[in-house]
Amino acid sequence: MELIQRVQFQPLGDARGELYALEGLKNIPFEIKRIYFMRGMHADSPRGFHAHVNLKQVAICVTGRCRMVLDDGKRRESTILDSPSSGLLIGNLVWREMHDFSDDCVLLVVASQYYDESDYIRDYKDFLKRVIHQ
Ligand code: T46
Repeated sequence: MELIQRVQFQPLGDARGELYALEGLKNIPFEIKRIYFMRGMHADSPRGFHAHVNLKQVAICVTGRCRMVLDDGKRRESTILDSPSSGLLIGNLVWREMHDFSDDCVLLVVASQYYDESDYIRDYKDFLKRVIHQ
């Protein structure tokens, strides 16, 4: 399976502007339990640096751009998010880092689980031990 998996959203806009619809188990490949977004990031303040035990997410840069790094313990790949019509599917047990935010970046994330700090793996060595033994 590819590490970088994209989810495409059909623009539904018209002359009045753009509209994108996200629907669980339709164009989002899981039931949506939580939605959050982040804004006001800085290019020199990367975020993430963790993996999740169970959580699956789709991240969409609705405005601006950022660079996402995904790492499954064997592969480490980078991709640019800069379009509201193309999200990034981030599976469980995938280390993620977010870098190089543009000043106008708004990153929307749809999640398969409610917030649960115990689902986070925040230490890279612990993450590697976990994926090697899965
Ligand atoms: C992820 C990447 C893409 C909550 O209380 N509820 C929430 O739903 C979230 C997402 C976060 N928080 C709290 C936990 C921390 O005290 O908000 C604070 C910032 O969260 P964190 O440092 O985890 O933020 P990021 O940007 O490093 O990671 C976030 C998500 O937490 C994470 O699941 O995959 O975005």
